Amino acid sequence: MSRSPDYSLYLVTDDALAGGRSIEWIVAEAVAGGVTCVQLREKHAESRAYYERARALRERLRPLGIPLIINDRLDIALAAGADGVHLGQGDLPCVEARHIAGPNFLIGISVSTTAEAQAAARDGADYLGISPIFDTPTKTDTPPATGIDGLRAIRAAVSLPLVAIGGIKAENAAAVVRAGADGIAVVSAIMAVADPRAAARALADVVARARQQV
Ligand code: TZP
Ligand code: MG
Repeated sequence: MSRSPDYSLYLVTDDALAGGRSIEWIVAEAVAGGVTCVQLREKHAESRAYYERARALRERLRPLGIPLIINDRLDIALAAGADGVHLGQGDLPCVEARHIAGPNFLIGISVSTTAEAQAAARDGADYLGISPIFDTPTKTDTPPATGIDGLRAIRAAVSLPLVAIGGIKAENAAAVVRAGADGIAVVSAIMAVADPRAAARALADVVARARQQV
């Protein structure tokens, strides 16, 4: 992917919230509703299963022009032909990932402070996940929430695309975009609802409207 992807509505998968429905089906519905980027996030799968799921999603998403990013595992991202990898502060360092993956592979880094954001920018990240913006039951082993003010401070400190994650719903998404996020990333607001297509459509609509106010 040579130009910057559209991060406006970024779906992060979570099998545990899918209620027995397939990830592939939820992703397809969400993309039909307006999701612009997908991160496959498998916390318990064995490597082979992670790889096979990544491959299957890649086959589905590539013809639609939707980037696929793999959480934590650069090896799986590269082997599956994904567009990028998303790394946290405890994962492989960004510099090493860039060294292995080369210049044309997307690397997203989770940050929660301006110092981490500036370091990731120096280290060659393509985008930053501001994480978490709000406390969320979906992931509790996080640094303290940045809040809208923390997001604003990071926006002022770096020029990379910013994707906000953590507790984002249709009700608070506009404030996040107005504070400078290029996109919102959600798990439960799409993965855990009965109609992922409608949920994605509603979120995409909020983001598009909020953009006009920035
Ligand atoms: N990273 C930081 S918060 C989070 C992740 C993966 C979970 C966000 O989930 P939700 O349900 O959108 O609050
Ligand atoms: Mg990680």
